[in-house]
Amino acid sequence: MPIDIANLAVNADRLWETILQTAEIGATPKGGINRQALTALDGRVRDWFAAACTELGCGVGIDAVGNMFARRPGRDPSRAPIAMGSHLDTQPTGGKFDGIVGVLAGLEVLRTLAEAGIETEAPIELINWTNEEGARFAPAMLASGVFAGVFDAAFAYSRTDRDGDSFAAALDRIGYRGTAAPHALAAHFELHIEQGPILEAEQKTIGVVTGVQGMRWYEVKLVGLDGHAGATPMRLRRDALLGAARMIEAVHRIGTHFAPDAVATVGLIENKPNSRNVIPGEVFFSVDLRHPDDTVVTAMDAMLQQALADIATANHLELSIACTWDSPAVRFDPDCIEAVRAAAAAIGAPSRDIVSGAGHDSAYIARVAPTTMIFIPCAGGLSHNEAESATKADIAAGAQVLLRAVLATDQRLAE
Ligand code: HGY
Ligand code: MN
Ligand code: MN
Repeated sequence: MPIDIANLAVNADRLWETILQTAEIGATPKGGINRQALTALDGRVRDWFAAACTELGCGVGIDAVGNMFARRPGRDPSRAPIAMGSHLDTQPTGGKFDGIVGVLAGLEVLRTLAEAGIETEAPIELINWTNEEGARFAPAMLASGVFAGVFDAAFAYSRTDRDGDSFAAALDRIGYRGTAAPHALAAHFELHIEQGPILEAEQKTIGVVTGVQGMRWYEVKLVGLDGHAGATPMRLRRDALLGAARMIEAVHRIGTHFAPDAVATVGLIENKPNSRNVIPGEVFFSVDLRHPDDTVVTAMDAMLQQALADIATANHLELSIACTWDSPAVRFDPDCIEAVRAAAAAIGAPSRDIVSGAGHDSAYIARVAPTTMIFIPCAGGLSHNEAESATKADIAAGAQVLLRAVLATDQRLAE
């Protein structure tokens, strides 16, 4: 019997309260969240998440890299589940909504289905993907990448943070190394804030996400010579931080050269010995290059390699540069995209198609399941910032679209 979707509505207040409640786990004084992957705080929100899903009658499976799968049974257990996924880990100065909206809106969908006594044909699965941010353990989207076969678990286990702590040790410390086997997904929907300015500027409530841009991460190490800041003449110096400064300027130049669609960022830098009166002898920094067209990302790569080599030579520095992550541009599934577009129209939410500038777990899951995303605006397009914010109304609209897209997909696949 078809489900009467028209009269099903998520509870906006309950969803908003749940977001505020879990934001306490890792809350920062400036109103953000610092809940980095596999820390004790991540462990606490995972425990909360597992309990909330178990309370709804879901079985919670955990795989070898800590991905959490809360499965709500459907009429036909032989069908692959229709999934809603995102992430609960945050940046060091993250906001209350990045990733969290997608997981908690999925929980609200499960709560709404339970209250209405709705039985779907296929199981519905709510997923918390481990280490989406890549802030502590690079690369980003590491565990959804393992699920999609892009990386193996051993690679994930070997990743270390800047203090030398390994993914494996941190995962075991919070008790989230599980045994759930990889499994098929009939579809994967991810609700997420846009993290950019477009929807707000165009007064659109819903972004119908058609894909994700291509992105590459690099790690650069420069070696010069520590020296006395007072006694070493300028002409004799091998100043690694000066070289890094010139390279950072070059990275910015590459991004603006391919603007408006390209972006280029140096976000992490370590300077040694980092002492006021010592010429820096060693610098480590990251580079993040992105563009919707992979051929342009490759052109940016070539410009980067050449610029950094020229600057290292001119400043008498040893240079090592490693590409540590290469996530090609992704196009999402047309049927899933159409389910989102129709759901937005059905609730009267103004929408527009959009390509994601940010990386998301869906970029990898799209390799193994029909996948798409739903965007909602965030104030000023601000994200990866403690002031990140979204409205209760937009979050509820996004959750309503998620609910409808999941149920419409369940009915489409059952026919
Ligand atoms: O880097 C990204 O785009 C994502 O937020 N991890
Ligand atoms: Mn995110
Ligand atoms: Mn993020």
